[in-house]
Amino acid sequence: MASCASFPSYFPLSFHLQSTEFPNSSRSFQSGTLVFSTRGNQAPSRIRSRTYFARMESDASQSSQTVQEDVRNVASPSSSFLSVLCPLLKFFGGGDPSQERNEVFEVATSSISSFARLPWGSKSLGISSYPSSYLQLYEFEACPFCRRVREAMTELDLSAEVFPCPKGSLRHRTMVREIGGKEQFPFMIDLNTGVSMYESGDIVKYLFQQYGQGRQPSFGLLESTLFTGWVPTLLRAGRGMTIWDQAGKNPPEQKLELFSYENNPYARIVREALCELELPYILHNVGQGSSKSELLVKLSGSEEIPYLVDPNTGVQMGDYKKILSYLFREYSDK
Ligand SMILES: N[C@@H](CCC(=O)N[C@@H](CS)C(=O)NCC(=O)O)C(=O)O
Repeated sequence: MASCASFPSYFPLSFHLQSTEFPNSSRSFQSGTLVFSTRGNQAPSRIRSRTYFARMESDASQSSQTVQEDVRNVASPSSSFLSVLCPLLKFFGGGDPSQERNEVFEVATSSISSFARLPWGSKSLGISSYPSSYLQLYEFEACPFCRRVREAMTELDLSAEVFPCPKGSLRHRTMVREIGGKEQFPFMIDLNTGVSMYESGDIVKYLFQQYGQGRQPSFGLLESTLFTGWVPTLLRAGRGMTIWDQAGKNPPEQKLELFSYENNPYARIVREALCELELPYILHNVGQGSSKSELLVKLSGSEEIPYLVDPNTGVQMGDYKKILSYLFREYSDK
């Protein structure tokens, strides 16, 4: 174990969590610069001849990036399947997400989804070494491959900057195309090591290797995606998949922060909304046994999930229904 480094110093809530070690890395970063791979198919890969330099403090959206010469847009078989499935789900799915919902139906479908994904994404395995800078995850809530990455992050007690990329995304999909070369999700960037990668299986293995003391992913996590990974996508038909047509056109100045864990049914509903609004946020995974529970209790007075902090307005709240109505009111273009 290496020496301790504090939780990211830019942590907007100004709290410092349990000290953690800086991940083993062959690369030392100069403050304010980042180097990562641009080839989508090579994962994980470190920079070789192609490089981007981006300001570490800013969003990737504000990064100055050199133009990649051969941006490729390759559709995988699963993405072709999804291009048929997604409009169908959207058609049969929940309609305007900002409208009043049937609470029983919402909670029931999300709870069955959680049941289908037990035991993954509910607790922290207590084996984590924490990165200095947040991992960056480009994903969308309904995607089963993105789900398994978030499940792994919960198990590893990792927080991440999430850049939701719903279908019809205005901002984040462009970023992924420009950085990685194609629109495929999940896409992860680790500023700490200079690695960027597609392919959920590779990402999960990488995270366990890098931040889980070199362990193998927990039993069944990878394989299970094929069996029950689709259940939440189907049961929550259309949710967390497509951008809401009245979503605000400009991102808020500061990222929202969500205390969540992957398999919490109420947090799922909030993450779906953040996705449909294409709102970038810091995802604090607080699974059972998480080192972040203490912080959550300090903030909210309880360990209840979900809990939202919006530094743009000073609003902090729990209760998924209140959060939904706040988000759709505050971040619409109406
Ligand atoms: N083998 C890939 C599959 C990823 C995949 O097919 N992702 C879908 C979403 S679930 C995708 O990127 N679709 C293209 C799109 O949404 O535009 C992985 O495990 O990451």
